[in-house]
Amino acid sequence: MSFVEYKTEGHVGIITMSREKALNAINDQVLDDLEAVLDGVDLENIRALIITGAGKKAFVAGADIASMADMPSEDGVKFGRKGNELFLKIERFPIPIVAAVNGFALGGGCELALACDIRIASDNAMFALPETGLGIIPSFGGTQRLPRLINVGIAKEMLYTGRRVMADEALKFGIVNAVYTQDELMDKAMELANRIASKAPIGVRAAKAAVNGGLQVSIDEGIEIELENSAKGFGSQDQRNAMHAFVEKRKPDPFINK
Ligand code: DAK
Repeated sequence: MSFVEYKTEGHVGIITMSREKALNAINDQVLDDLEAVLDGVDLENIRALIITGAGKKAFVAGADIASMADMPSEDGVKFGRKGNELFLKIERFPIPIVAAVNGFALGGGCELALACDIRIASDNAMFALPETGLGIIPSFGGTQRLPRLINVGIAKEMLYTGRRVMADEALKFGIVNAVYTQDELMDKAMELANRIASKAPIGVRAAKAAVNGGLQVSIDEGIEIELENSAKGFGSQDQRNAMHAFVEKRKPDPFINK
């Protein structure tokens, strides 16, 4: 049995963290299952992914505290390394990933959402990094990604105090792009993913690579990264198709990712 479900609708892949009894908490098997799903995504056809949590209560309530409680330190290191490699894979995944945060996004769950490109939330969503209260720190990238995303002072307050941030505050702080009712969330996530999927995949993938690459370096290096990625679109069939359609005042033919 897998703790991570995957289905597709058109050009969109939907990943559901499915360990509902433990509020979708992440243990070693969840990491393996999520990695297997990502490795199986058909990048020829799929243009955007959504990650959400099973049930009405949680996106992911964190790393599995029960399995970590008496974990020998070498296992802790292995678990940490595996988690971090996977979250980097999510961040660097060639196509955009939207986190549809449908409830608790705590600890490792908050970090999973932070590794995604875009976050939207339901009105019952809650974000927090409670690790200092457990005698550790967020170690799936939370100390690095949160302060890169939002105001550093707010990020530090969340990190030092474990402050729980509800959906409306998460919107105000810039953690999420939008908040919807629970019933609306998945439709809105699909709408967003489909809007991404309607654009030329070469362009979208190059934009993701340019933004992510540029965020880590100086503006001069960032401009170089942008130019390298810009070259991927020029000369492609999708670019010719779209630009000729504009000039000829017609709609472009469907994009073919070539
Ligand atoms: N781990 C394991 N089980 C969890 C869980 C978690 N994080 N969160 C919830 N559950 C389980 C509960 O134990 C309970 O199981 P049963 O008792 O039914 O068997 C079930 O889910 C339902 O939870 P509750 O009964 O507690 O439900 P409530 O509505 O009353 O409360 C809650 C919901 C989310 C407020 C509460 O469950 C809670 O506080 N959960 C823990 C949240 C949390 O502290 N999360 C952060 C975990 S620490 C590392 C890398 C990363 C990390 C650590 C190290 N290295 C690189 C080494 C990451 C750390 C974390 O994420």
